[in-house]
Formats: sequence, structure tokens, C-alpha cells
Amino acid sequence: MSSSPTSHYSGMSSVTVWFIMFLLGPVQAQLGTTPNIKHIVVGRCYNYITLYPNMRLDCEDIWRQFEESVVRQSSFNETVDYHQMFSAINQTWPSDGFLFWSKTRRLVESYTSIGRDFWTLADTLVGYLFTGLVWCGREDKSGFNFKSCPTWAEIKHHPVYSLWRQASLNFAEMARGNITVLLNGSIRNAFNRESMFGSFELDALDPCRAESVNIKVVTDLDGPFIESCNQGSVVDLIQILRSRGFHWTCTDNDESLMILQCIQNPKQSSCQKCANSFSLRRSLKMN
Ligand code: AVW
Repeated sequence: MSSSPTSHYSGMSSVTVWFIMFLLGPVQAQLGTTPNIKHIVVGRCYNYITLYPNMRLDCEDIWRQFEESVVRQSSFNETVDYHQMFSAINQTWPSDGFLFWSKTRRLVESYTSIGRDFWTLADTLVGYLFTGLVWCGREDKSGFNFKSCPTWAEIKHHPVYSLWRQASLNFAEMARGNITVLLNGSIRNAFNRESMFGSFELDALDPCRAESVNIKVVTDLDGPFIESCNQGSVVDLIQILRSRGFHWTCTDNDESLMILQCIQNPKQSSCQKCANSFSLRRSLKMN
């Protein structure tokens, strides 16, 4: 029995509509301000105090400053100015171990979680409070918009982007000692002048405070192998560092980062090849 053109059409359209709803539904739900954002931020703030008991923080006040900044500037015509919230935070800074990254966030998260002595933006209070959260104000300035927020690409002055930009800038201004930069050698423009690292952090680094800037270019284990210390945009980064008087080093495929990737994904073919290598066996024994 053949279906009539009409029923065939309506069958197709309901599948299409279902598919579009499937695609849009979860996306729209995620685009609004993160539910319970206040409890999450204030809870994380108290947790941060347990990690760094020497920091004196008024978590409720930090939340108030944050909320006021977002709600006040909720028209998206201007950058949200978070400076009052930053002033309410007396961040303590380490003297070494600053780690910057671009397009390598997941790797950095596992790298720092295995106890490497690095300090990333996510270790500062602001990074810790807002990681993974989304927010925007309602246009009538009556509070947060929990229904939908624009994406970063849609508007110039996104409140989430503005916070990360300000936080990144502060972080880079405080960087000193040995500074590490982790770049993704499996993509073009591993060093991208449009990225947060390339457009704000790099310019804010001070050659007088930095002992050395140590670039690590890491590729996915099975490639593609697109950029390296002497190929592609990394060369431009080195040129900028040189011209600004930084001491620098550059390493391709740092061994511990390769091993870390193998531990996460031992089935990768390049991990099979080196599975018998001494260092991998040693590191697996340690875990
Ligand atoms: P990207 P970028 N939680 O991979 O060079 C959520 O293109 O642009 O690299 N978002 C975050 C977090 C976090 N914990 N940390 C940074 N972001 C934002 C900050 C970030 O601001 C670090 F210090 C950027 O817009 C890196 O050296 C985006 O996520 C540098 O900026 C990642 O974009 C990475 O920025």
C-alpha cells in the first residue's frame, strides 16, 4: 500500500519538526542563565575559602557585585564592567607556575588535576566561581534571563565573554616567574591573535616579571600534525616574544603531556606503539 502524497509529506514534516525540536530544544535550554547560579557561585566561593583559608572573602558581597554589574548592563550595548566585583576580591598570587593555553582546555584541566604545580585562570577565585556557567541579564533590567541568552558570536559585548576577558587580563598582568603556554599543534593558527591568549594575555605579559615563557605545542596523538615550534603561527608567537625581550623556550610534544593523553585514551594507535616504552610503564605504575 502506497501512502498518499499528503500523508507522506506530513510524515516527513513531523520527522523534520521533531528533528529541529531535538536540535533546538536542548540548545535553547542551555542558552539561558545557568539555573541556581547564585547558589552555585556562593557555594563555590565558600568552597574556595576551604582551599585557600588565608583569603578573606565576603562571598555574599562578591555575588551582589556580580549580580549588580550584569543586571545594570543587560542591554548588550556596552561591555559589562565587573571592576567592582574584582575590587571585592583580594586574590593572592603565586610567584611561579602560571599556565596559559589556547584551544587546549581539556588537556590543561587533566594536566593540572594530576598535581602538576601549575596555576591557571581556573585556579583564581573568579575562574573557580564561573567555570562552565552561563549568564545574561533581562533587557528590562529586572534580573537574570533564565530563558535564553545570546551566544558569544551573536553580540559584541557578551557578559560572559567580558568577564573572561577581564579575568584573563588580570591573570596575565600578575604572571611572573616561569610561564607556560600550551598550544594545540593539531589545528591551524595554534597561536591566534583573535583568541583570548593572543589578543589580551600576551600583550599583558611583562618581560621584566617573566623569567621565561615556555611554549609547549601538543598535537593529538594520532595527529593531524599541523603546527610545531618551527612551523605555522607558533613561529609568529616566538617572533613577538623575541621582539619584546622575553626569554623563551619551545617544546614539541612534551613527553608528560603525550603520556597523559595515552593514559586517557590507551587505544590510540600511537599509544600502542609506545606501550612498552619505559616511561609509559613507569608512569602507569605510578597511577
Ligand atoms: P580558546 P583562548 N571556564 O580555547 O586563547 C570557561 O579559544 O581564547 O582559548 N571558560 C573559560 C575558562 C574556564 N575556566 N577559562 C577561560 N575560559 C574562556 C584564559 C576563555 O576566556 C586562559 F587563561 C576563552 O574565551 C587561557 O590562557 C575561552 O574560554 C586563555 O584565556 C577559551 O577559548 C584561553 O583563551
